[in-house]
Amino acid sequence: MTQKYWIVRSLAFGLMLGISGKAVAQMPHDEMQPSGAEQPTQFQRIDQPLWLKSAVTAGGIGLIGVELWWFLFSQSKSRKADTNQGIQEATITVDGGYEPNRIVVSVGQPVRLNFDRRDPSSCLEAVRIPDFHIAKDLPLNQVTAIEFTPTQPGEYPFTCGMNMFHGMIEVQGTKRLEATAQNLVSQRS
Ligand SMILES: [Cu+2]
Repeated sequence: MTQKYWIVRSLAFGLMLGISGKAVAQMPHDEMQPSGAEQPTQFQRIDQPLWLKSAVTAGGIGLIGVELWWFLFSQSKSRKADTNQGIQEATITVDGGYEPNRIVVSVGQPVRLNFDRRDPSSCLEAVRIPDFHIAKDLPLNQVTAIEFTPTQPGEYPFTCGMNMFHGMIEVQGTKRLEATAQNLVSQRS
């Protein structure tokens, strides 16, 4: 997803440069025209048809729109984990990022995240969930299961090995009695 985002972004940027570059290149030429009558000028004005200019401009604006939409609306895709036999399970596709990149689970129940790695880039060859002290290699074209049990509600990020791609595990619910009791014990000691 992020790779596609950058491709769209650089395309839009390139088109903007093209439009502004053309405008700048034409300006000095117009000013030079009085003296250009004496010396044969090497530059020849190429008038591009209006439809082409409009098409390029419309294309650029369209791509900027796509970029904005991408940035504002398609960044975060969340999914609630399915519960099977007491285990909350979700599959995360690893392909140019994490899809979905936000997993919603309940507190106090085991979680199993199945990372389905399809992206060969070495950037995504490992995944880390620092709050649960998890760091695991993800072999290409395989599903790697990662299991843990959240005992506190909150948001727990997961990232690639280099901390470039990010996802979030959202743990919902109230604190379990056991967890509260354990905290009380550890506070006293
Ligand atoms: Cu990375």
